Amino acid sequence: MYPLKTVHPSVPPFHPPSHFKFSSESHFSHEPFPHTGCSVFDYGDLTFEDVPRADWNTSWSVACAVHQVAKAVCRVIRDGHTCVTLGGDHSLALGSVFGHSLAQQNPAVIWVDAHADVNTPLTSRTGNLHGQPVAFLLHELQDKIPSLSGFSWLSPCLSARDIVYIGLRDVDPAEHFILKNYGLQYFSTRHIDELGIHKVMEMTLDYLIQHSKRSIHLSFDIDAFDPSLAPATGTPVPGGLTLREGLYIAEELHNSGALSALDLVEVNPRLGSDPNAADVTLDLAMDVILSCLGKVREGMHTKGYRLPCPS
Ligand code: 4U7
Ligand code: MN
Ligand code: MN
Ligand code: MN
Repeated sequence: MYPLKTVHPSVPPFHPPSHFKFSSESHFSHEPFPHTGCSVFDYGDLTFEDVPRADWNTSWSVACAVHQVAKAVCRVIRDGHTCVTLGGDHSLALGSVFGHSLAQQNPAVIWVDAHADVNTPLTSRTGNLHGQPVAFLLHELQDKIPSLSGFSWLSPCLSARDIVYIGLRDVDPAEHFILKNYGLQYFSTRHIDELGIHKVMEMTLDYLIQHSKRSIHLSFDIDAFDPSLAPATGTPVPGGLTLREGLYIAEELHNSGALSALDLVEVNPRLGSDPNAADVTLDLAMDVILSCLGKVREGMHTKGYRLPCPS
């Protein structure tokens, strides 16, 4: 996973500060991002300690890794730019959302996912931390979260009213209890069927940013899409978003002008039954990122464009 930094062409070239700790292989590219008018600075991969396979899902190893993500995301946003973090599983959002909240007061979170990821360590039937990040981030659930090793740096930074889910269709009973009893706003795929994605986005943005100038954090789990479009992911659920619905969400968030951070998570190129699974999933993830950064489906042209005339 690695955060990227985007700047608009009018912004002078950016040189990462020397105290910014990334791997020695990091490279900084000033290449323009295709179709978006943004420049991209690739901060390179974060370096993580090698963890024995048996410890992969232990809280300590995840906590150390996401703490690094938090610090990196905070730095990129503090510099005033949009931070793109690529996963990796969704537990990274623990770090990216927390890091965002250190850099900017009270960000709003839009969680696009088949799942609510709001299990607590005590309700989770799988033990997967990527099914729990929202619970760790919510003030209202703190008395339900046991203290886990490695997480002392993390404190809750979201209230139930700060988050909207889009795309839910596989919600565990305890998660459903939490959504209902703590008043979390969500649009399941049934709500999208009923209202249409246009209305869902209008209601989402009205609810989160109508009366405030807060920034938006989009945490986009690729399994929000239908598995036929995004097969290379760990927990696919049938009946997901169409390509057009996913791109519409991304375009609307770009149009809001408030998007400060984007996680694109749960892409796993090793998964998926046919040989094209990884490629189609990666292309789809790329499409979402480009749309968030300004790519439009109707096409675009540069300001000074002139039609060629016959000589
Ligand atoms: B993902 C699950 F039980 N709810 O807690 C769990 F169904 O980040 C799935 O959204 C979590 O992909 C999925 O393990 C996490 C399960
Ligand atoms: Mn998720
Ligand atoms: Mn998911
Ligand atoms: Mn998953």
